[in-house]
This record gives sequence, C-alpha cells and structure tokens, in this order.
Amino acid sequence: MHRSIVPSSHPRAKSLYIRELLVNGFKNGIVVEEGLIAHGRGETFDYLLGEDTTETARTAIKAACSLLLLAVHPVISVNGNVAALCSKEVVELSNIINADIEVNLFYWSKKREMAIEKELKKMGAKTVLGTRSVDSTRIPELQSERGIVDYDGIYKADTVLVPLEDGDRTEALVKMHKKVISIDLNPLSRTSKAATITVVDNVIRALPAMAIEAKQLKEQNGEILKRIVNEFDNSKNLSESLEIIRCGVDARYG
Ligand code: PTJ
Repeated sequence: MHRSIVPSSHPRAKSLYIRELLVNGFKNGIVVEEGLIAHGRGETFDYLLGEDTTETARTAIKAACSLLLLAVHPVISVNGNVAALCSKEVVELSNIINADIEVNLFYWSKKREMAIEKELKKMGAKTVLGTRSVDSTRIPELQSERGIVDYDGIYKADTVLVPLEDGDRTEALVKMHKKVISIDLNPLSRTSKAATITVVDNVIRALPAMAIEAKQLKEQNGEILKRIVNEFDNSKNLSESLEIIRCGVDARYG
C-alpha cells in the first residue's frame, strides 16, 4: 500500500496524491516519461472542470455502462497511466461487466508490458491479454506499437473501453465498426470526438463510478439499456463539458 507524504489537510491533497501514484508507477516501470506529461494535460482539464464528476459525465457513464452490458465481447484496454492509477478498479469493473483486460501500450517495451500484467494480476485479474503471444495481430492502418493487439481480445471485441489514450487507435477501432468508450478529461481531443461514448472525467473517479453504475444497470433488461444508449448524443455531451469549463472559468475568474 502506497503511503503518501502529502498531509490529508493539504488543500490540493487529492491532486498531489494522484501525482504520487503516477510517479510511483514511473519508478516501478509501469508509467513512461511521456505518461507524466500526458497527466499534466489531463490535470489541467480536471482543474477547469472542477475536479469532480459532473452530471454530464454521469450521463455518459450511464450510457457507457449500458453499452458495455449490451456487448457480446467487451474488452478493457490498459496503458501505463491507467495501470498506475487504477488497476484495482479495472479488475473490479471487468468482473462486473464480464470483460477481458488487455494491455496495450503506445511506448511498448516487454519490461513495461510485464510490469503492468503483474500489477493487474496482483489486483486480482485472472487473465491479462495483449502480452504479445502468438495470438497477436495488427489493427489495419495503425503503424504504432498500439496497433498490435490480441486476436482474441481487442481484435475480436465488439466494444472496447479505452481509458486515457491518444486518438489514432480510437479512430482505427471505430473504422473496424467497433463501439469505443473513452475516458478522457479533454473534451476537445481526437479520442473524445471519435469515440462512440466519451466520459469526460478523471479515470481515477470515472472507473469506480462506472463499477457502481454497472452493478445497478445489470438488473435492467436489454430494452432499457438500448434506450439509454440510443438517447445518448456524444457531440452534445462533449459540448456540455466544454460549457462547464467555460462557465467555471467565467464564475471563478470572469
Ligand atoms: O502507457 P503508454 O505507453 O500506452 O502511453 C500512454 C500515454 C498516456 C503516454 C499516451 O497514450 C499518450 O501520449 O497520450 P496523450 O496523447 O498525451 O493523451 C492522453 C489523453 O488523456 C489527453 O487527452 C489527456 O487530457 C487525458 N488524460 C490524462 N490524464 C488523465 C486523462 N484523462 C482522464 N483521466 C486522467 N487521469
């Protein structure tokens, strides 16, 4: 268990604690240097959004969980930052929605892949896909390391949850007619715009919220879940997040 040196009374304790998780992940070979920079961008948007899960994000979470529960073969994709911030929550959600977990890295190395697999297994994952086995294949038109996926995982999945990543793969997966759910604090990113459903929230809050929501929605019948998905409008939801940022800035500094 990680012990924080940040006193809980510190006004920015939560934010500093998240930074510590990433720095520890970096020291343990899970997070890449660029992941720390990526976090800085996310942190900025989080600050502007009020560092809380908005009602707009909750609407997206509900739609995302409905889509995941309707999926025949859902997969949760895990990169370095996600593993450092919320491996336990990934495993918990995967158990509720019956999803595979797959490691998928932009800055791939065997060492990092193994460190992330170990972390996920420590948190209770029974099987971790994406560990460059004989079953690896390539997403068409995606040249980066991220394009190499597990044939029985992301390649065959009908729905992929991609918490926190860059846009190329989301676009490529959508081109493959998959449903893609992203969690991205930046409502302007290519990932956010390309995804079927985008949850504009910090993964550290969104994943536990999704676990709670999915548990409740599991009791609902398929028709209700389909209605929730059909009523969701990703562009509208992203515009609402931008409006929250704009109003927040006006209210605080206007
Ligand atoms: O572990 P790897 O090798 O796969 O590399 C992972 C990183 C994150 C380095 C790689 O995917 C990358 O470079 O990502 P980008 O292009 O910087 O995009 C990251 C996106 O995630 C940005 O839009 C950030 O705003 C957003 N983001 C960062 N931290 C969080 C976040 N979204 C939600 N929760 C966060 N904690």
